[in-house]
Amino acid sequence: GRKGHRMTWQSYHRLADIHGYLDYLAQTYPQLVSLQTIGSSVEGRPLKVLKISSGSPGRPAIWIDGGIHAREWISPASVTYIINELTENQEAHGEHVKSVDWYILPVLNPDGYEYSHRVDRLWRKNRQVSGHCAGTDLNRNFGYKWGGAGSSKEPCKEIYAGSRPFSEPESAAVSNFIQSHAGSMKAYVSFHSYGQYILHPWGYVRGYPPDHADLSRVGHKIANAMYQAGGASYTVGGAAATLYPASGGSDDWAKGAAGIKYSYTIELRDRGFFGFILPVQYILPTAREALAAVKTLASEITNV
Ligand code: ING
Ligand code: ZN
Repeated sequence: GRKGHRMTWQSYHRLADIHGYLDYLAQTYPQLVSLQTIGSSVEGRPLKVLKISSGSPGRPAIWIDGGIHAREWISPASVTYIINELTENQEAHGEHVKSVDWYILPVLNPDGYEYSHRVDRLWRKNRQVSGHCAGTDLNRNFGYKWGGAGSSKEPCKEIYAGSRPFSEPESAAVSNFIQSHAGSMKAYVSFHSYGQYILHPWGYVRGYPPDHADLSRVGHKIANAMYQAGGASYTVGGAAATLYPASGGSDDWAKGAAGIKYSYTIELRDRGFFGFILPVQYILPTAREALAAVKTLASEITNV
């Protein structure tokens, strides 16, 4: 089309549109944007990470992922909106946004995402085949306190943790990439839906890391910014204490194993009326909230 890509925030897009949009940005803004394939999914789809960086190396970095769970379509929609604002509308977002290196993976589970479009709208897991069932829950497959409470060893269950920590190429690729940038990565954010929660570790147990006061303080700052941006209220708390215990989650791994101080899972809209099937008119207000969340983190880690 005229713009060089097919992405909008008026509908939910297939993977080809999302990846085409990332390719377009890398071509259009070569000074600002670069695109790296950090691995492949079970079915061979690329895991594409967009880096947005306007400066020299050595800056603090923020990791953002979306689409760990296939059916949570508002997550890739919101993450691509964040990308759009940080590239095509960067002037609107202040110095702290430019002082950060952003690493953004909009669709961490591309096989599941496509399956949820083509076959089963409520599919959650990846598409790994294990015996007579398919799918590992990628948010139970990370290698910190793997296999504990709130996960399952049964391949047919929605919370199947996989055969071992990082048995899945999608979670392994994210782990390897983040580990290779461990020194600079100051914040980790994973967007899910639904429920309107800002969750911080721990998920594996109803307890908190030693610097819980910082995670909570910044979590409440994020909640305030999201409310100002889009009008929805978000509840802040530890994942297990607030929602339910879940072991092998990505944010626990980012905090407990990768040593990233500010690690959050944000459950976007809504609170359950539409649930995973969030109508398209809510994409923009929800995406504005997601953008406000990561801008708050950027200003926190750069002290601007
Ligand atoms: N919820 C998350 C899940 O993976 C969660 C909740 C977040 C658990 C962080 C553990 C850690 O079950 C959704 N909607 O996926
Ligand atoms: Zn989820």
